[in-house]
Amino acid sequence: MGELPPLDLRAPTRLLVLTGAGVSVESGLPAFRGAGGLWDGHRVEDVASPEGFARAPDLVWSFYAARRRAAAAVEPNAAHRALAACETRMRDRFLLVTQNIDGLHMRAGSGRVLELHGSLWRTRCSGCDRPPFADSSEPTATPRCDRCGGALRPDVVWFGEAVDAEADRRTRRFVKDAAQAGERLVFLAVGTSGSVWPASGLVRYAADLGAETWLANLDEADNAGWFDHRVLGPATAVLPALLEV
Ligand code: BV8
Ligand code: ZN
Repeated sequence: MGELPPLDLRAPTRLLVLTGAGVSVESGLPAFRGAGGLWDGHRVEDVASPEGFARAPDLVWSFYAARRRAAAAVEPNAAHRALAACETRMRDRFLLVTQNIDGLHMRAGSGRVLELHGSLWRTRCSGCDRPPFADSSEPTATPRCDRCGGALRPDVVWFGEAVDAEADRRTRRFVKDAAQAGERLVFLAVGTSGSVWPASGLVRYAADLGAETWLANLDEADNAGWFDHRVLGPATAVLPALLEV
C-alpha cells in the first residue's frame, strides 16, 4: 500500500463517508459476498427479502438472531474508531452513511451516522404501524405483536424494500448543501463491494454534484470505475492513514 498521503480535510472541505460490511470484517463479522454470494450458508433471497420472511419467518429469525449474537460478541475496530475520531475533528463537516446494521459505528463513538439499511438492534411489526423498538433478543421462533398478533421482524431493509427515507434524504442534502455553498466535498466509500443499489449509486450522485470521490477497499469493487481515486488495503490500516487520525 506504501506511504498513503492523507486526505486534505481542512475547513471548509466536507467529508461524506459510505461504509459497507468490509469495515466490520476485522472485528470478526463476515462480509456479505465473501462466501460467493451465500450469506452464512443462506441464499440472500431466503433470509433478506419480504418474500423469504413470509415463506419461512422462523428461518429468517434464526439468521438474524445469529447475527445479533455475533455482533454482540465483537468490538469495533480501528476503522470504526478512525471514523469516530474524524467526526470529532470535523463535526458538522462530516457525515457517515452506513449500509451496515451491526451498530459498531455507534459503539465506536460515531454520532453523525445514518443507517441506510436499518438496524439489527431494532424490531418492528410486519402487521401494524407500531413504532420500531430497541431489541437485542435472539428469538428461537418468530415473535408476535401484542397489539395486532402480526409477525415481528428485524427493522432492517430487505431486498426489494425502500431504503430508510430519512437517511437517504439527509445524505443527499449533505451533498447538495456542499455544492450550493461551493465548498469542496470528498466522498469516501469504505469496505463495500458497490453491488447493492441505491447505496452503490451514491458515488455517482456525489460526483455529479462536484465531489472528489475515493474508494478504500480490500479489493476492486463492482463500481470501482466510478471513483476518482482507489486505495486498496484493509480498512484498519487505510483509514487511519487517509484520515490522519
Ligand atoms: C430497492 C440489510 C426498490 C439487511 C441489505 C438488478 C440490478 C440492479 C439492482 C437490482 C437488481 N435487482 C434488484 C435490485 C435492487 C437491489 C439490489 O441492488 N440488488 C443487488 C444484489 C443486485 N436493491 C434493493 O433491493 C434495495 N431496495 O432497490 O428497493 C424500491 C424503491 C422504492 C420503493 C420500494 C422498493 C435494498 C437494498 C438493501 C438490502 N439490504 N442489508 C441485512 O444486512 O441483513 S444489503 C446488504 O448487502 C448490506 O446491507 C449491504 O448493502 C450489502 C452488502 O454489501 P457490502 O456492504 O458492500 O458488503 P459486501 O460483502 O458485498 O462487500 C464487502 C466489501 O468489503 C468487499 O468488496 C471486500 O473486498 C471489502 N472488504 C473485506 N474486508 C475488508 C474489506 N475492505 C476493507 N477492509 C477489510 N478488512
Ligand atoms: Zn402489530
